[in-house]
Amino acid sequence: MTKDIHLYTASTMNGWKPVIFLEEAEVPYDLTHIQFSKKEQKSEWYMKLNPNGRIPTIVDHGNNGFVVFESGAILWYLAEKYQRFLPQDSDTRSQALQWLMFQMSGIGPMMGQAMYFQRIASPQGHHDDYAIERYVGESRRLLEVLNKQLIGKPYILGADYSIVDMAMYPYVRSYYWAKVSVEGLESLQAWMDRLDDRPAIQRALEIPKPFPEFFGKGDIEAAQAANSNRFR
Ligand SMILES: N[C@@H](CCC(=O)N[C@@H](CS)C(=O)NCC(=O)O)C(=O)O
Repeated sequence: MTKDIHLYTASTMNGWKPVIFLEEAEVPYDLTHIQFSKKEQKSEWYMKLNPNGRIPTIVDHGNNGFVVFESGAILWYLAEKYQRFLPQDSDTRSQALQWLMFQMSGIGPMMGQAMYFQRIASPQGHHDDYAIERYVGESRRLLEVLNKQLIGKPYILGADYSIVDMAMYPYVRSYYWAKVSVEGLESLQAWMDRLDDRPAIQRALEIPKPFPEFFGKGDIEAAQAANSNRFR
């Protein structure tokens, strides 16, 4: 029987977000691993689903094949569909949207560029100290904002784990890959440890395939070379 949700994704910071939700909610889903090495994300069939030619995307066969792209919008859609991990009262829901926007427009792009200039551009001979300083500095500033929000709270919105934590975790947890320091950000580090301990998160990080190098483990040099080649 066809499952409601078909997820198109890869093992990247944005790609893991819906996997984390689906594993946490224990929702059955089908998955297609989009192969960047074959440029599947730019293929005609895929770009009919995601006009941006990037992962992730979901198709909801339980809702007439409705398509959702953009990882933050996917998390919101899934939270509403399954009534999980999103506060019900309107003020806290607004706070969820605020922090989700902060992730999507701040943490994601800044840490993404910090990674890009150091892990992709630099090994290809385009080293740019100014860009690196700019993106690493801005990423650190944003992590400090998040650290402040987490003081005295187990999760970003307070007592309850939510889609905001799911959106934030893959990028923040990849601070090593982005070469952004988390020194002194104790509340942020405690939050990372708390999320590391969640079995669903541990399962999700192996789907579609493990990428331990993002978390400072494994053969970093080989991973950097492979990653840089994927974007040539
Ligand atoms: N804002 C988008 C960004 C998606 C995105 O940048 N995806 C990356 C992986 S993290 C991708 O598909 N890269 C492949 C490419 O650039 O061709 C989202 O959050 O869904």
